[in-house]
Amino acid sequence: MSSNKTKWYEDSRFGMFIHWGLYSLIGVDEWIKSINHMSDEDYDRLVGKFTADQFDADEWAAAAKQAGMKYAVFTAKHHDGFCMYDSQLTDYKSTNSPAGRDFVREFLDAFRKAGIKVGLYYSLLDWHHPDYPHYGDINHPQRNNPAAKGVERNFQRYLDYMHGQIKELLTNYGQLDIMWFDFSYPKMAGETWQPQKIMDMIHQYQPQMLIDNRMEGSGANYGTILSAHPSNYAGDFASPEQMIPPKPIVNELGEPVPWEACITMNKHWGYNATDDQFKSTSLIIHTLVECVSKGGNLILNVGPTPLGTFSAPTKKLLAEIGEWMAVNGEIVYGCTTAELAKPEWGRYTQKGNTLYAHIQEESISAFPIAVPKEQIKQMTLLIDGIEVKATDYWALSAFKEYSYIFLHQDVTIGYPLPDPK
Ligand code: JFZ
Repeated sequence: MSSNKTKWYEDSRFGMFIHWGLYSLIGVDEWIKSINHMSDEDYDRLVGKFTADQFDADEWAAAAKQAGMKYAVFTAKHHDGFCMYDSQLTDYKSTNSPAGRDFVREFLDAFRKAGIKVGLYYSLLDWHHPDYPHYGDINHPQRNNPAAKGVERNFQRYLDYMHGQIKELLTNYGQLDIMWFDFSYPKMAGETWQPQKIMDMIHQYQPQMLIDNRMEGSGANYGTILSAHPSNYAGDFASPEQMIPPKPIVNELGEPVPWEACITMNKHWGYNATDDQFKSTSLIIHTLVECVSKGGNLILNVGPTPLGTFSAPTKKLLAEIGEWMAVNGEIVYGCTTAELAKPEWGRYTQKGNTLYAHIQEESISAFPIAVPKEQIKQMTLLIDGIEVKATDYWALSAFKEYSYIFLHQDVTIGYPLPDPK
């Protein structure tokens, strides 16, 4: 449910997800160890190659800020188990690579300095830890390895390690705004992770922090966050993945639930050297406005290169989004579902008595607005702040990608479109 705790998050609306790790060096997919059934030995050779020569967290933060993103979530540990920070509980970490750096700390310092809220992604799955049960993960790289079959695994030992690492992140890195746990298979969800221990630490060390819903769920399964009686660890927001829900997400009581669509720029989370199927700038913008119009957030993913830079198409996309946001951000931040139904030509968002309209379709004619003229106090074009003089309630001539503000009163849902004179 929306609350004071989630207010900053719901007002932010637009964030950056960052998937960067050993897998980025292969440049195919963050699941590559699993997809190719790579042995630890093969995969771990990457550690010696991780130099991160061009990694500059300030550059990342500047790109996110310019794009208009208000929060960012970075992979502290992905499924491969490699820690992008100086964990005292393992040697399998970035500080032991040639880079010798604590990427989490650098990420946090730079993004905080840029005024961006910070979060860490932490994988519940761990393909490296000897006690992580490969049978629990149908995609575990060792699942077809006969040598791995007879291995004694002590799951409690893994859980102790995991809880210990979460404690490190909660206590050694200052205030964290989000922890993004990922993810739970249906048969390995909720209680499997001894989540109450995690929640107790969160309440003790980072009581303001938000968590996603994936201690119980995944991209498609929301866990109990939508139930009338969510569990203690149901999460503060739902995390639909690579899809936008058809309508605002509400719980069983009909109350809006904060949510965030996580979406890749191209077809991969981790860096892929040949994937050039980047979404267009206008598709991302439309998607962002769509999320806001349905009461949700968009967290757009970046997969940095092996050396730690943002690729050219990534930078271009972020820069173009930022140009649009600089003019139109007002229709995104602090806005939510409008009381009016979606118009044919685009989307409405709303903040208090202000209705925002984003024109997304080309048209040969004016754009009808389902608000009687008498109720519109003033109508402004966002790009230049100039008041639009509507000669009557039909006559708003508009252009694609332009946003308008209507200051109006007392609009009710489904207000009938007045008959043309
Ligand atoms: C998960 C990760 O596996 C992925 O690598 C990435 O980090 C993404 C943000 O989150 O993706 C998932 C998780 C669960 C499902 C699909 C993708 N699922 O259960 O279908």
